[in-house]
Amino acid sequence: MKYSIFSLARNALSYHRDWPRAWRSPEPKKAYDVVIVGGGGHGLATAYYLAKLHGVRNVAVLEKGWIGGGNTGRNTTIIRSNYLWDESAHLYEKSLKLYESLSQELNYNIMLSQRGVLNLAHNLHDLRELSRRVNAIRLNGIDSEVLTPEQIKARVPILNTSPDSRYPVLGASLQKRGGVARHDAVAWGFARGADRYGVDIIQNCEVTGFRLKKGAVEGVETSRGYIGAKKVGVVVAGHASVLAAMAGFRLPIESHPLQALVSEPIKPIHHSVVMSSAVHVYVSQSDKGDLVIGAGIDAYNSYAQGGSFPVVEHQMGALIELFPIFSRLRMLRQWGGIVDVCPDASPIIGKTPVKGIYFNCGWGTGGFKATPGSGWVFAHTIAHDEPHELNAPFTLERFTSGELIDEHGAAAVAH
Ligand code: FAD
Ligand code: PYC
Repeated sequence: MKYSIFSLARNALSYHRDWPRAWRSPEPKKAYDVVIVGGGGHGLATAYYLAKLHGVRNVAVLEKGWIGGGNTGRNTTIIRSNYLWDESAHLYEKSLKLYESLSQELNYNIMLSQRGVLNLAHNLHDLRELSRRVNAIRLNGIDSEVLTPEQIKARVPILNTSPDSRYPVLGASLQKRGGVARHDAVAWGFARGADRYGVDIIQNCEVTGFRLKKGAVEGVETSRGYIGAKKVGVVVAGHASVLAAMAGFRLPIESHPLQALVSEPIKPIHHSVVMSSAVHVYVSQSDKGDLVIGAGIDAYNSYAQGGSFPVVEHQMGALIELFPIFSRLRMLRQWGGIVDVCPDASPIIGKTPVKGIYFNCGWGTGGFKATPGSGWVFAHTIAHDEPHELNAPFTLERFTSGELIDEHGAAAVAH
């Protein structure tokens, strides 16, 4: 819906009393053609593309809390498609392309800022590995380049590039089309778009079990009663193993906390995204002015959305090493999410041993960038009962066939 200047003024003067709701809040129906479990960005995008592209509109998204309250609202919003292997490169690039026109597609400003993502190299091995990656990425037609220390300094003047520093900066890879976007806007934009096509978005509705008959799904048990479903797509980020256990199978996934923090807001000073796997920190500056800072997963398995202090301590040490100018900045907030990590650091998107149940999971530390692409291929998979060629390699069976897609390097600092 387009808002004119007059409607904006009218709503402001009426204290937004008549501001239309962005999506409905319906009671669940008895049954749907498709139920999507999980109202994060991926689940909402799946519902949107199912309705828009495949004409499947009798769809419900069931969310145990509030939409976008999981990892979608907890991530540090970095978007890029600089993955090593062809399979991943094609999938993440599809997603980046969808991101590039998503504000227009949804008529909702997702605040995409393609300010460039740099990955630093601190020794000769890093530099060679980074060059190999840049070449592989370019062979897939994706923008990527190697920067010299001088070029890095010109782009990020506040970065400590002194050759005397503990981890000297010898070079960096740059994806100029990489950047950040507003995370909740992505969820809200997809939610509003899906709602307009008639999708029911049902919050405070936890799926507690599956009803199966002769190896096929019939519906889901929820905290708001039984809901019948011909097909069920499960997209629950850090809880994929929990839902798989309810359906009677196991996933090769480990769940870990991943934390992040933000500083007090300051004037615009940092205009790129900088990541370092060796020093182990990444940082960007949000449009509000706060620095958004993160590092790797906490090593232990947990479902507590927190994170331990040693990770914070280590990442702050690393931050000051690279950006001494931030040493007197105060930190404002810290939080965590639960990320499901596959042994090859690539997702699982496809069918499962139960007919009619599809899983989209294992995005680990890097699924925000994949949100539109993941929804796009998952909608295709559910609608056709067959994967799209872009997600065909990302099966559950690859863990028995051995056709792994090892992207630990692309997950970089967040691992
Ligand atoms: P979610 O948004 O978590 O949605 C899943 C939903 O399922 C949740 O809302 C949950 O409440 C719901 N759910 C769970 N169980 C049930 C149930 N039984 N019934 C009903 N609903 C249920 N990725 C990037 O690409 N770039 C980054 O910079 C980045 N930074 C990150 C930083 C942090 C601190 C974290 C935690 C993650 C980061 N990620 C990043 C990863 C990214 O956030 C996730 O991969 C992505 O958001 C997953 O989206 P989703 O929609 O699958 O999950
Ligand atoms: O996947 O780019 C990423 C990322 C950055 C921080 C966490 N994940």
